Amino acid sequence: MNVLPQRVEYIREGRPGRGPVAYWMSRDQRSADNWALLFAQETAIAHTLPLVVVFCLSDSFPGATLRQYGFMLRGLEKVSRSLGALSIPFFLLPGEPADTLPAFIKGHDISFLVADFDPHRVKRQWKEAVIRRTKVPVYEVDAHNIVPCRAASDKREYGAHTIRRKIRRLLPVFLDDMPVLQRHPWTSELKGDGVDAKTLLDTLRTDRSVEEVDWLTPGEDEAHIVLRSFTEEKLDRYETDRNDPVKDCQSNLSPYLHFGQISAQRVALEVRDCPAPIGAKDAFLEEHIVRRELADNYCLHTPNYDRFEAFPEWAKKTLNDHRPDRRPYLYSLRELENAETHDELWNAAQTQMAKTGKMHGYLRMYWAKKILEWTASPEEAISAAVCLNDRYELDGRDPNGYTGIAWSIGGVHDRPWGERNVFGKIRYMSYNGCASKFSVKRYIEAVRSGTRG
Ligand code: FAD
Ligand code: FO1
Repeated sequence: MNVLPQRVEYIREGRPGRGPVAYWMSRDQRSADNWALLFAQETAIAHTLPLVVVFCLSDSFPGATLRQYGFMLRGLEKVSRSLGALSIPFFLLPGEPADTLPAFIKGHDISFLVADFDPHRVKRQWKEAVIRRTKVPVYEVDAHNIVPCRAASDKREYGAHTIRRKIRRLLPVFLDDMPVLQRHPWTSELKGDGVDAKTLLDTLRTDRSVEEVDWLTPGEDEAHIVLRSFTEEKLDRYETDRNDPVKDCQSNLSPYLHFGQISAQRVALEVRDCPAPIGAKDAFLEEHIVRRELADNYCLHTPNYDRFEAFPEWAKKTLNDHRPDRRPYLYSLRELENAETHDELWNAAQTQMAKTGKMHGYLRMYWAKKILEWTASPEEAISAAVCLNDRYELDGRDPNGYTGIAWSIGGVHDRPWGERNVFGKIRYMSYNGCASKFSVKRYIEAVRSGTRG
């Protein structure tokens, strides 16, 4: 087995240590189907070296609260056990990576460091800081995308229609089966840390006002159960029902994908090979592959991905032209957060996100666009949308979110539409438009009664 070289970036030459190979796990928090881990094992076996996995636990990841740390740490507890059973010790280092990882590398005389790919601004800063403080060779492997982000395109794509053909051309190369992680043949006296999620959560300094959710169980095995129930019970209806928040036809995979508890490639293979109608499968894979990988492309090639300046020229012009427009409604961040607007549909969507940690995908567009309409400027709208999305969504703090907000508020990957107050030519969505697509009343009822929307 070898990991396709196109998945691997040799990001810094260096002087190898004599100790184990280390995979610095971050975005892809799973033992199975993890190209970065597979590459680290391949490197360790080639040099007859032990293999270790290290995770740096930062208590100040932007926007994260108890809700997200709970999902993440309960998943990591299971990962540490799976790895231990394969003679791959797992280490969890509490603190900022720049303060903890260089000492770990030095202390264990790590030979090679393998990191996973992540266009998130904070993650890029972490990686740069660690590389500055170490001397070992560093590799980066894209374990999150099917077509590696850097292989799909070397520039910011205009939209789904431009990246789709590039991805389609490369899928036959990359959408292949994935080898099984082996029990590691070379061991050392290193034993690793047992991860006790409960103790870590009890002592973690984080915002505890956003509670964990109980309707979705974190972990690799649970992710596969959710995937299986999606392909068997919902996928058939996906093409027709995915945009109806009352029909509950989404996969609910995004929290697992965000934390890397399941491989996007594994999801694509299972959907491709299951007996659902081709139209349903294509509709899902369009979102799951093209839209998701377009989001990573946008964040990789647009460092200021959550700023007004990142919007297309036509969008900045039209939004600037309409800055003086009178806003019939204006709400503060607090009023938005407490779902205290005049719009019962918007309030229900906000409540669904705050209570369950997952707003229905169709309503996320409406939700963000109304924030543009009800705040004093596009900059304030972006800030409010990012703040609430990252604070309450289980799948928040993700390139998909920054891109979804940039699409909704700033026309990224979209085109100009008919000009109107405040929006200019940014695509507009209305309550009546939603009401023509699904039963608003039943959605509001479902959220109020706490059933999954
Ligand atoms: P499904 O419909 O089952 O889709 C399966 C997978 O396809 C998703 O998990 C996701 O990885 C991918 N996908 C689906 N729709 C999109 C899309 N529009 N863009 C990119 N990938 C997509 N997604 C997040 O993961 N995190 C976020 O914080 C987030 N915030 C968003 C904010 C706004 C304003 C908008 C418009 C979209 C946002 N999205 C976000 C994208 C999308 O709404 C979610 O990925 C989707 O609703 C997740 O639920 P699911 O996995 O059940 O979806
Ligand atoms: N990644 C880490 O390597 N260490 C962390 O402590 C960490 C915390 C965290 C909290 C919430 C969250 O949504 C993500 C978090 N991540 C952490 C990053 C995550 O693994 C993803 O890489 C990015 O959020 C998306 O690109």
